[in-house]
Amino acid sequence: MIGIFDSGLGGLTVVKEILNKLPQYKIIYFGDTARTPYGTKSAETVKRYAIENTKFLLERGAKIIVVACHTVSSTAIPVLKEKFPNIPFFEVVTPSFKKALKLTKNKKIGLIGTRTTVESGIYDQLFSQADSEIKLYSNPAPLLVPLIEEGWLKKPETRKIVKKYLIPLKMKGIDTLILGCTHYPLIKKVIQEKAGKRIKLVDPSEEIALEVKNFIENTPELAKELQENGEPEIYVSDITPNFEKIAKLFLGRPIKLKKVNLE
Ligand code: DGN
Repeated sequence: MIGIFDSGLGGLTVVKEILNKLPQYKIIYFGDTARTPYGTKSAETVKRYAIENTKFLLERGAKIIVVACHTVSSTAIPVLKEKFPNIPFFEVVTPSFKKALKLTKNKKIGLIGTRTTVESGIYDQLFSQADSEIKLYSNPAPLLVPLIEEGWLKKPETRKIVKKYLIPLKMKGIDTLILGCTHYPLIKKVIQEKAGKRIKLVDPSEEIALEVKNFIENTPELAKELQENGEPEIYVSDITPNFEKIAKLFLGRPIKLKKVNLE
């Protein structure tokens, strides 16, 4: 099984993309809905949660781990690789960094994400190592997660807030924008509209799905081990009727959530 986890249900945007590209493999997902959001927690806490979530998926038969959460991808990958040295890990930061590097013409790149993601400095590090001429302009966009979870995808209030978050980045003349949070693909159209046609968007859910696909296709032993059809198993650490609604919004179809207790 392909194991995927996120701080909550936003990672289902990654599940959706992986299902599109790799429908022949079974997915096991864990959304830490009891402890979400991670985007406002300290890096130490996020690392501890990431280890627990990984253990849960491995115990249930996951052979590879996809970290769908940007906050975890920005802070906890070294510790996960150290704790689980034999497990292939995929995260959302590197593939979106690579895509942005390919897309930019004027070397001015924008990033929006949670505060923890932006403050982690991971993208700044990657871009400055790759090309010292690249300028990365970041803006934390913390209000977008709750708006999206409320289903306010096209409301005027959401449009206004998106516009406000993008103004400082547009003023810097960016030509590429990384959507650095699981939730943002749901309002991609609004973001594109407010960014303007000139700015190219990087959707990390698409990029990570491509990365996982390439890896599996080039690792035949793993492909054999993973081959298993069936509905994705979606586990959460807390469940409410609203979570069921949000899950449907992110996955694009109804899905049964199963509650587990990690403690
Ligand atoms: N999944 C988180 C991320 O991609 O950063 C967003 C939700 C949250 O924890 N605030």
